[in-house]
Amino acid sequence: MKELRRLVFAAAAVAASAAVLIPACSTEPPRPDAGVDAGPVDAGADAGPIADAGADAGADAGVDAGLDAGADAGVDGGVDAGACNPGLKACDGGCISSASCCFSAECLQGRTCQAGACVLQACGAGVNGCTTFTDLSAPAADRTITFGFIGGSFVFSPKCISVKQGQSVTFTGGDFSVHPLLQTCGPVEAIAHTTSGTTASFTLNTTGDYGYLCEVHHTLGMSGAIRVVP
Ligand SMILES: [Cu+2]
Repeated sequence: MKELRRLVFAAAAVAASAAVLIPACSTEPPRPDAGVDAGPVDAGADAGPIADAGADAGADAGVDAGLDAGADAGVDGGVDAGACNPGLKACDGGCISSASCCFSAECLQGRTCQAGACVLQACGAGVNGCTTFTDLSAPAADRTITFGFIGGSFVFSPKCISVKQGQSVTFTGGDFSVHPLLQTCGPVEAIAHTTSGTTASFTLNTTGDYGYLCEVHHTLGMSGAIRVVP
């Protein structure tokens, strides 16, 4: 009897404690909340901004690079070129006459662009292979240079001549449209760039060596030189 009573008391105690605990558990709200907080909702929300940052970076890079590059290239180039009045052209940030040069590449062979003008360079020694010259300085000498495809070669003949200051030389016998004549060095521009016709004469008033060539066949040896002596 004593034993039974003890058991009942123990059971009652357990029930009592359970009665205390169970209500406490069933009414405790933090458990579901804790689950929500630790769950994928927060993680998802946190991961969201990462995707946004990616989108922002992409948009910034694309838009900025595109606009900046396009605007700079287009506007600067356009303004510089378009800012020059008719008859002028852009050069080194300013405007110069369209008839002037800006780069040596705009000049004919043998010339460099200096202060807007193509300036002929002096001839070096032995220009176009001429180290000795046929003397045609006598008053009665025939100062004619025949040019063209002659005897199986592209030539100026004679190739190397010397004349007196003030004398004239005549290029003849060929077609300048096939063999464009260009002076490529000398003290002054004396042999005009000739691209049509069959005969042309030039008076040489300044002493010095003059080099010239056929623009088409000069690599095949079609070139020559004139030495003008006092
Ligand atoms: Cu030629």
